Amino acid sequence: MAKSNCLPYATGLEAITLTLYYHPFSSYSWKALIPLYEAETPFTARRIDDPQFAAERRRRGPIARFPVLVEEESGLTLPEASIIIEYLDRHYPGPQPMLPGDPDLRLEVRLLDRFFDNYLHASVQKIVGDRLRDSGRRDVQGVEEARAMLDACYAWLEARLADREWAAGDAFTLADCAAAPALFYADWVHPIGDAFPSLAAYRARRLTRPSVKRAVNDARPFRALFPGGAPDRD
Ligand SMILES: N[C@@H](CCC(=O)N[C@@H](CS)C(=O)NCC(=O)O)C(=O)O
Repeated sequence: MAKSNCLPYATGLEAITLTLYYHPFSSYSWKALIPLYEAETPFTARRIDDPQFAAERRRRGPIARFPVLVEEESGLTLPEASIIIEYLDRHYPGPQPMLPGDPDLRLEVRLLDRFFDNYLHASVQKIVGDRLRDSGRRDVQGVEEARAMLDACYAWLEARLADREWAAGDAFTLADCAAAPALFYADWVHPIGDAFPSLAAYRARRLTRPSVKRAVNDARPFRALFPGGAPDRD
């Protein structure tokens, strides 16, 4: 099979059956890319800023969100990054399970995954989304509430992460896939600051992980597009 620059980990030895509709600058796309990179799973990458792939993605589901993973042979179409990760973990496992076998640890991983998505990531999206609104239609109160939510999240995580290398303990899991993009952009829109040293250290540690580094680096060319401007760091 010929290699192409849209096949990030094609080995040339096996048929590639997975397609990911994504954008390199999209935080939830990172969440799905990181476990693919961790496991070195071959996949076809389709950027939704290509109108043809955007239309294909739309045909595959009514909710205009990404990432979306498609298993080409079966036609199985999966939105929702957490579900994509669970599916990859079951059918295309890497050396490091994203969902641990131990039920209690798995519960902690899933709790953190929900926490990062529902409270942290959602608040970042609220703040960024507001910057894209017309000036007369800004939601000042909603943004204030999102910032208060981020402060509450930072405090909760500071205590939770104090003695952990990764989000749920010693191993890199789904919780870290969720944390990586959420915390990366959270710090851009609402800096973590000196009050939360364990959280800041955890964020920095994550950025050294090769799978995360790769997602961050691939997104670099798009930084000028960040609403409100990207800081000159990371
Ligand atoms: N719950 C979804 C959220 C996906 C999401 O919000 N993706 C953003 C990109 S990071 C998106 O599709 N934005 C497009 C839009 O809002 O129109 C998941 O977990 O995958």
